Amino acid sequence: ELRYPDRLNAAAELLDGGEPGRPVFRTPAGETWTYGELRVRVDRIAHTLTSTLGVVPGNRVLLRGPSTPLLAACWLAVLKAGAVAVTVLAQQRPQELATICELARVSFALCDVRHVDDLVQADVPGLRIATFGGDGPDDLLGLPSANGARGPYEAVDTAADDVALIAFTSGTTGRPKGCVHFHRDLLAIADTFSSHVLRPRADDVFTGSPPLGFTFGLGGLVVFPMRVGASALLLEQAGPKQLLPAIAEHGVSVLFTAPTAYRAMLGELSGRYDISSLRRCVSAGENLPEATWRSWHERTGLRIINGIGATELLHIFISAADDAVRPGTTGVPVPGWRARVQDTEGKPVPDGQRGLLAVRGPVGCRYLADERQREYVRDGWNVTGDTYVREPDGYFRYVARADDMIISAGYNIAGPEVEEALMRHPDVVETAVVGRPDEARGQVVVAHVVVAAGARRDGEALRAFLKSELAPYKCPREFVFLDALPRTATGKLQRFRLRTLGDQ
Ligand code: 3SK
Repeated sequence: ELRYPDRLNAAAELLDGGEPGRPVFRTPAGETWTYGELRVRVDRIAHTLTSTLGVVPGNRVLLRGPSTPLLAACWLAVLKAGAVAVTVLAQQRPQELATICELARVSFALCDVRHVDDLVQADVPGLRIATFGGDGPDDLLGLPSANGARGPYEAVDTAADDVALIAFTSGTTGRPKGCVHFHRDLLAIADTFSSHVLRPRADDVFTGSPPLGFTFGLGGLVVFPMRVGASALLLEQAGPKQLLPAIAEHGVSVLFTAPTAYRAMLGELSGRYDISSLRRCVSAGENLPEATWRSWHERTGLRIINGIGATELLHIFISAADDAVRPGTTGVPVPGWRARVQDTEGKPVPDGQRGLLAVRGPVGCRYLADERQREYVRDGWNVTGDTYVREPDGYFRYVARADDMIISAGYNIAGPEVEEALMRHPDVVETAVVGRPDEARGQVVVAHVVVAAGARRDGEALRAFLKSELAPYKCPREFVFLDALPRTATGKLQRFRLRTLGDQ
């Protein structure tokens, strides 16, 4: 069991993680910040927050911008000052920002100067906005400290269970929910998944595609490297096209990204980039098809560390690395976490049977004033909304999101199983299989498919291929060819949009 002192400031702990002269953040433009430089900048921002802007412990401070060292420094400064960071994505629109500010009762915002217009348009009553990344006298780093306070800033003596972060999730549908996390939670994700599964070293260079406004990115690119004194290359543009050159140029050793990016990178590898520095590849955000795991392993020799995480639980809680990896499964509970598969009444189901994934560990779901808390936390177990099977050897196999099961003519069909089969076809780049309402059968299986450039959009050929891969009742009735699948700003597939495609 993890034990932390009663008084704990996560930012102070993380800033203490590295030698002053060692790099902590890099950018593709060649900027490098050392731990020493980061500390100076964080302290300067923390002084400005408290003495000039009037932030006091417990105030909620919105943070908005692409993944840059300055955004990370602002996040650390907010925590160091005992305030609460409310993280959002740079892509979020004024109405979404207004809702989040209202729900979280945000009173201050630190915003990348390039993204301030949307925040101003959100027109949040009483919100005090300071920008960073500009060079004017009113920029956060240019603002004079009101009482001349300079030099080291003493971290506010927060309790381990004081709130440090409110991270918003709207899942792939729905109203946003604020997930409340404590100072100790931020260290717990590093001291469970990172230290036991990822096992990073101080000389590692991390990079990846999830933005810092998503806890997948905040953990993978700030908390985990800083906990061991390592560094991270922060990318503002982090599509598959940017990742490969970034790995090659900066000697990246630890990569965090999603299954789609691994698939896209496979198409770009072709010996053009030297990625021999890579030693850890993490995939999360959605289900990793076994075919993608195998192709990546064949081409690079690297075994992807698959994982399932959630904003509610901050980071990854089931995973496996190295020889413990079993392709096609997510893995086993991360040390410190327990997991089981249960029915809708909360009763565990036998191994080999489908049910709802339930987990408990050092971090729990705490929605900010939201009645959906009662659905997510039942009898102390966090019920994530995923359907899983626990195999007799203890490995957890993903089936589908619980609300994504397709029921057709009395058969239960898991969309991801059909997707896995389609992914084995050489022309298929991406696919999403959903149920569409049907009078006769309840639902019919519809496959949405993105094919490789130059490949034919041939539904009959795919149907013939699937005949040898799947039982007939699982085979899609219809194939819809798309240029790209609809995704959220964090890269998650929006199945609900596919279900209603063609209804408008
Ligand atoms: O939401 C997710 O899929 C996720 C995955 C890994 C870590 C954190 C999160 C939120």
